[in-house]
Amino acid sequence: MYAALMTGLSDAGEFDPQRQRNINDYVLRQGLAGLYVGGSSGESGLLTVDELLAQQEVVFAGAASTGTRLIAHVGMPNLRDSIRLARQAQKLGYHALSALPPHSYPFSDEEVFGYYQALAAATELPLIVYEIPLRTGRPLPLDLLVRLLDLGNVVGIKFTSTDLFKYSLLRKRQPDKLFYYGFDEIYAAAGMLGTDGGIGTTYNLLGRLYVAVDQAIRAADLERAKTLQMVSQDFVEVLLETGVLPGMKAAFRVIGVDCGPTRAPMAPAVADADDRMRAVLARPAVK
Ligand code: NAY
Repeated sequence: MYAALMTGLSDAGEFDPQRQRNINDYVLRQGLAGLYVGGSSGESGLLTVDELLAQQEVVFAGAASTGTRLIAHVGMPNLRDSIRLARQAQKLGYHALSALPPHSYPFSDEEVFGYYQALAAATELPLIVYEIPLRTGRPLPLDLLVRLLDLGNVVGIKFTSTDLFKYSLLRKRQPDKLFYYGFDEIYAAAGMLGTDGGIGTTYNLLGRLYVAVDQAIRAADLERAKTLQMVSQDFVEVLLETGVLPGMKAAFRVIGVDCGPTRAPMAPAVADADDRMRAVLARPAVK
């Protein structure tokens, strides 16, 4: 189970290495297998490549000696930036890469395929494809996903879509690949169909909860999995009111982790995000 790591920013919205370390220190105590660095939860779509390179270094320096697995997300709208991020991740000692499909323009299936082919060949690191229609604007066709998972160095997929039928079909067609599920609030539902793990935003705060959900599924204790998943759902329900990342940062403030704001234009959807987070975190089940 991996936290899709958040990014520490200064009050003025600059990448802030100390605030990044504050976040890392908290997340590293959650008992998770690793960190997914520079993904959607890290506001990567709002950061510059230089900031993402700096973040890779800061996170590696703090986590390398802890035995934590590190996946660098390097998916940028253009291949050159993605390769630059991938090569630095390899040089630093990251364990794997992951990438959103090229986005910002309506790229064809062949352009998407060409992007992953070149990225997979650019380093020796294992690569995890990323299906997230919410960010890219379109689901990738099943046949394209099957072909992508056949590429050399591609070891699996982070599947962040509610289309669980497509998820099962893909697992059936690619039984030897790794499947990480990306919607925290329905992780147990995907777990019923078989996962190798999860990667999510709310794991930053509630990592132990998701480790327990995963263990319950693996132990076929469905009642326990359901009960624990409901705790996640209660939290995510409030998060959707506040805005996911602004709400997560509000939650971190509430528990005393100084992480800064989200980068403009991303902003809380409500004026009382901190209060709403304080209230949900005070409920006995959410710890
Ligand atoms: C990442 O950083 O790439 C992700 O965290 C993706 C997974 C998240 N999905 C989105 C669309 O942001 O963790 C989920 C999501 O925040 C959570 O399930 C709440 O909906």
